[in-house]
Amino acid sequence: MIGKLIVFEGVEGGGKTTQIKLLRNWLLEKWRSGKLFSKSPDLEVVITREPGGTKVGKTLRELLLNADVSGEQIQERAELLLYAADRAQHIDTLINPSLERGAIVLCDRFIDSTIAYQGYGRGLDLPLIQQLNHIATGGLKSHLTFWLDIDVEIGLTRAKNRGKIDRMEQADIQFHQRVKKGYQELAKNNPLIVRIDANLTIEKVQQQIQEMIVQKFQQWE
Ligand code: Z5A
Repeated sequence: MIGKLIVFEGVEGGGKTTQIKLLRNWLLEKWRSGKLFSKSPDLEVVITREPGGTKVGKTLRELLLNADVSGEQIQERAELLLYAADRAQHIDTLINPSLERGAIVLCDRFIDSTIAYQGYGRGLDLPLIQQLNHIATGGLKSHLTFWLDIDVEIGLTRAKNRGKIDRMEQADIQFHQRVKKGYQELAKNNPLIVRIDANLTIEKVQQQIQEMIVQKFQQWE
């Protein structure tokens, strides 16, 4: 089986980070016990995220999410371009080399975040964003995207309870509702986006993800 890019998307506090870690452990355990990927001699699972999956990306992430770093408001088009720059660097230096080695890459956010946040959330031109995404990715698409669909208020409460809130989380509730609408529209038009009910317990969310992974890996193998 060649490398696979599996992306996790959704509004804040949907549990992406939590679910990615659980999935990695489960994948490795299944592989060790020979219950999945029977034909693979070894299994590498890479966890990464956008923004901030590379050294350059970490600096961009600070700029994007921590308003105190630059001391001035990042403008919407500049924000869009910074996310694209983070992605281009990420793909060239981390994602593509990992896929070429045959790894499974579990990525916290990818191109759909730009469509949902900068497109639906900020109201920037969707065709322009699609074009920019294409430039940043060089045409790379995810093999599977889990959309962790959660009630916006529940997600924000979870994110706030976790600690310090960042620049995006401070945006008003209508902004986050528009972002959610963006994900709904994306999922309608792309069969590779799988909706997961993220309002449930951590265990139940993980169970839905694992069931889908089993189906997909049977197809891929
Ligand atoms: N952004 C953008 O605008 N454009 C782009 O192109 C890209 C990104 C790529 C990245 O922030 C920000 O960048 C993001 C969009 C923007 N906006 N914001 N903010 P980030 O990476 O720091 O944050 P995030 O991606 O939104 O993730 P998050 O807030 O850290 O949430 P999460 O990873 O989905 O959830 P979590 O950390 O796993 O869980 C949050 C808390 O809830 C934690 O305490 C868990 O223990 C708890 N939790 C998780 N699952 C459950 C369940 N099922 N029940 C109860 N409690 C739970």
